[in-house]
Amino acid sequence: MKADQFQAPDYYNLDELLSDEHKMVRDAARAWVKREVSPIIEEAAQKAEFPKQLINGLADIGAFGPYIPEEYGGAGLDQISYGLIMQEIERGDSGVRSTASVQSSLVMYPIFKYGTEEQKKKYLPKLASGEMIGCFGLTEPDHGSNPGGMTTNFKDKGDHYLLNGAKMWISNAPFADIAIVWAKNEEGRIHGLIVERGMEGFTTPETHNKWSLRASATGELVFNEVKVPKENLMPEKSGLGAPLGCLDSARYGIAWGAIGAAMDCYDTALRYAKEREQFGKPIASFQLQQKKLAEMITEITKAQLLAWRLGVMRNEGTATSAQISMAKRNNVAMAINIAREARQILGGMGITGEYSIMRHSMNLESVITYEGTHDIHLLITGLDITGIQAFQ
Ligand code: TGC
Ligand code: FAD
Repeated sequence: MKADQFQAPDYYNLDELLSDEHKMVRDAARAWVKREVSPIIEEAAQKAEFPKQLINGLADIGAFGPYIPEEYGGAGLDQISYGLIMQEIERGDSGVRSTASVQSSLVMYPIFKYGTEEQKKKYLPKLASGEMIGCFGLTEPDHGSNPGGMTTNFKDKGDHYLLNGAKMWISNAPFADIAIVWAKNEEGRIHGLIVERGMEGFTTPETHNKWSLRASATGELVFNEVKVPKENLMPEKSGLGAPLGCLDSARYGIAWGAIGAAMDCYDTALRYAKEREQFGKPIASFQLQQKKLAEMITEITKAQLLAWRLGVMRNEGTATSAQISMAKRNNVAMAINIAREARQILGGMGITGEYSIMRHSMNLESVITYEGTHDIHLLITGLDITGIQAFQ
């Protein structure tokens, strides 16, 4: 793979909207990605292996629980810093960002928000340092967009719960130490349980043959009469709103992350277009290529503004779930379109692993599907503006 020459586009001087702390956090993540992720990520994706050697570095740049208070091992940062870290990691690879998103927003967040003090003390510091890795089990083989229909269930057996069922498409599952599992009790109410690797009857088979997110490990969670200690239930919130609340945080991070992938594709295509000559001129001198590049930077700039404004509202505590859906949907679609256009600018070279574009393009096929599909987020906006739900 070519040496990483990334230069971040900032067409509207958005750096002026960031504090010194935001820029410091962002620049540290950017430098780490250039140093540690770029040199190894193509090979990891080609081999379909999650690069575990990145775990300590992810912890060091604050990617595990950026906004979790320092008393629990988190970085105690604000929402814009969290977004900027996700942007920089996904500039390297969506799969590495997935690991950080899941750990922060889908594992640490529910323990922090819905867990007991004992659960917070037991798990959060180890998750923040990367000593422990977690995963999040909501999706099932027959319930993806409609998680409320889940059949995974647990029964009260006096001194423990008995968990049965299966989850599918779970990021980090094959090597996670703990799983946040959403399951129904005997009354059909959804609760979150912390299931630990090693509990009898709990297995995590890996999902193979993915053409997307190859540097992220994906697997199933299978529960066959698993005895879960009662103290592993997170008591502070139940119902579908509990997992969906975690998704709000993760979807927000993805709205920023997708910008990173788009910036990398744009930057690569711009450099290539200026260097590559055909018909005796750089291809950047042809109007058709300029149109592609001009539209890319316009869309990236709009996405940056959307994410920044959403970050301000997240910091104020005023961002709605529907506003988060709009940003996730818009920014991921923006990134996937830019990846396709950038790939064309590179001609045949665009399909090789010499450049990051094809990998980003394939990764974004997962990003546009997980955490709520492109269609589902449109329906969430539709519901918000009309008051009428069109899911069923
Ligand atoms: P609905 O009746 O609308 O809502 C049920 C309850 O949930 C509340 N709620 C929310 N709460 C917090 N945040 C949100 N975003 C919320 N959306 C809804 C709602 O108020 C209600 O509460 P209550 O108290 O009245 O019961 O639910 P529904 O069954 O009609 O479904 C709505 C729908 C389709 C929008 C929702 O289920 C949905 O978002 N589906 C998409 C599923 C999804 O996103 N799955 C993601 C799985 S995790 C994943 O992909 C991780 S990838 C990680 C990586 O690698 O980065
Ligand atoms: P389906 O729900 O079957 O949808 C299929 C199609 O139908 C989609 O186009 C969808 O938009 C459309 N559709 C569905 N319902 C409607 C409707 N009402 N109206 C109109 N169109 C509709 N899940 C987890 O819980 N944890 C994870 O860590 C996780 N990681 C993932 C990693 C990867 C690589 C992938 C690919 C997925 C991951 N997921 C995870 C699962 C992901 O969230 C689901 O794939 C996603 O929610 C969609 O569910 P589905 O695949 O079952 O598609």
